[in-house]
Amino acid sequence: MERTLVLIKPDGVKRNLVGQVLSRIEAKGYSLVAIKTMNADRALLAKHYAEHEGKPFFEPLIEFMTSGPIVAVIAEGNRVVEGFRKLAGTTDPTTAEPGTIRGDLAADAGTKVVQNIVHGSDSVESANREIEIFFPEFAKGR
Ligand code: IDP
Ligand code: MG
Repeated sequence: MERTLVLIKPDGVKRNLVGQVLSRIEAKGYSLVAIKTMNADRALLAKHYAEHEGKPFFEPLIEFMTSGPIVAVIAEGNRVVEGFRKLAGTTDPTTAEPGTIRGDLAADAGTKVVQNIVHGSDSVESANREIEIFFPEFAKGR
């Protein structure tokens, strides 16, 4: 069964939206394999967001992601990688479709970094890589 890594970002935790995000995942029929609240440090996030290193929003992104606790989740289900990205909606909360997590719940913060409530892995390969970073105990082959 496919797995994906979901992060509820500091804006989602601060605004008490953890329950709403989790219930959307569950309502869609996915299972919650692992959940933890944590304060991710810079090194962990730099690894997670390695593809964005050097981009203008990289530093603000790391700063935002270390600004408060996050909730890391492994969700499991048929085609969950694609399915969760669809539930999350597009990156920019201003234009994310209503009905999606970002479209319904994310506020346009007007900051250098887009604050959009959730992260979801963008492929099965990314999911495996990211699960290993956040949940080494759940990494494939262990
Ligand atoms: P995704 O989260 O929809 O996969 P990515 O392009 O992987 O989007 O970017 C990672 C995160 O970096 C986004 O969720 C958002 O928080 C932030 N971000 C992406 N692009 C921009 C941008 O152009 N300006 C500011 N922040 C951005
Ligand atoms: Mg991404």
